[in-house]
Amino acid sequence: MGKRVITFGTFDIFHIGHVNILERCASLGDHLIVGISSDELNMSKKDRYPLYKESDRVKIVQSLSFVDEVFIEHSLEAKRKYLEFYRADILAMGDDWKGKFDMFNDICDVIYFPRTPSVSTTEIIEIAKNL
Ligand code: C2G
Repeated sequence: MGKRVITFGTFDIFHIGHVNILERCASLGDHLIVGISSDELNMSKKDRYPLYKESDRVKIVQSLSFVDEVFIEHSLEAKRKYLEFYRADILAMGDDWKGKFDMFNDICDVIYFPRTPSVSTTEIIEIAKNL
């Protein structure tokens, strides 16, 4: 049976690193589900609101041909519940999260992909500030 893959992220100021990881996640199975951090979750996680609001970030990610399903992630603590609810066979994340989700190995495979070098939302904000 086709594998269900899940990944999580904020995907603020959507860039090539985001496309690359989502494409890699999609290549692991037949159904890609993406949990997108809510504006409030991002505030609690990174101490700032994303530049793009959650409804826009959802719309952007949903528009990718290899993304099948999108939902808003409201709490980092609910990760196991999301994995169960969406019946994920594989959890895939960028390697900035390496080791952080290994505890879910009991219910799904956990995979970390290398990040795309030299691009990040934080860096884009810094560059834009200094223009
Ligand atoms: N990413 C990447 N290469 C980059 C930048 C980001 O591969 N140059 C990946 C990250 O590793 C992550 C995904 O893109 O897997 C989304 O990145 P962020 O939006 O920064 O996600 P983050 O805020 O880290 O949220 O529950 C986990 C968190 O919600 C992850």
